[in-house]
Formats: sequence, structure tokens, C-alpha cells
Amino acid sequence: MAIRTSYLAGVALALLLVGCKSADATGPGGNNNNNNNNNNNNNTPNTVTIASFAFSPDTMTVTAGTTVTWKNNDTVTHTATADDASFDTGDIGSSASGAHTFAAAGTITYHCAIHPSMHGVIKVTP
Ligand SMILES: [Cu+2]
Repeated sequence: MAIRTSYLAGVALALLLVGCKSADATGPGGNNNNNNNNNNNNNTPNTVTIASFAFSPDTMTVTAGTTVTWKNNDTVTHTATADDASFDTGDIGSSASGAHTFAAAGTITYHCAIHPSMHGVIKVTP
């Protein structure tokens, strides 16, 4: 009787182990490891700061396809408007941001439509 009980216990234990093993085996297959990194850089690359009625840096070089962001730290509204009208952020209020994605290579000079003395350059490399 004692032998029989321990035999049954052994079979039950074996079944449990098999059950656990098969569960572990299917685990990694169903676990889809997504390595999709959002490149959220807090150093805010490709950002032109607007402060004291000036674009800083006033000349920025980026590769084609890059989105440039203008962050307005002044208390008045500014714009970043291409001299050739190829892009225009529109009004960027105080503490707000505007952005434009530069698809094609080239050198684009721009200004603030509200304060024409403000100038900047975006150099887009292929
Ligand atoms: Cu302005």
C-alpha cells in the first residue's frame, strides 16, 4: 500500500513536471520581444531655440528627412519662415514649438515673419 501510494505520487509529480515543461516551452514562442525603440532623446537634437529675438543656433546642418523643431523661449510670438516660402512653421507662441521636416537637400535661409531682423539657415545634406 505504501509503495503504491508513493508510485501514484511519483506519477502525479511527473505529470506536473511535464505540464510545467510544456508550458515553459510555449512561453518564449508566444512572448514577442518588441525591440521597437522610440528614440526619445531629452537632449532635443535638431532643435533651434528662439530666445531674445534670435535663432540659436542660427545655422543648423541636418540630413534630409530630419524634422527640425523651433522652441520659442521668448514671451512674444515668432515664426520660422523660409525666405523662398518653401516652409513656414506659422505662429509659434511663447513656450510653444513649431516643426518642419526637410525632405530635400539644400540650403534654406529663413526669417521670422513678425520680426524680419531675425534670420537663420538650415543646411540639409543628402
Ligand atoms: Cu519673431
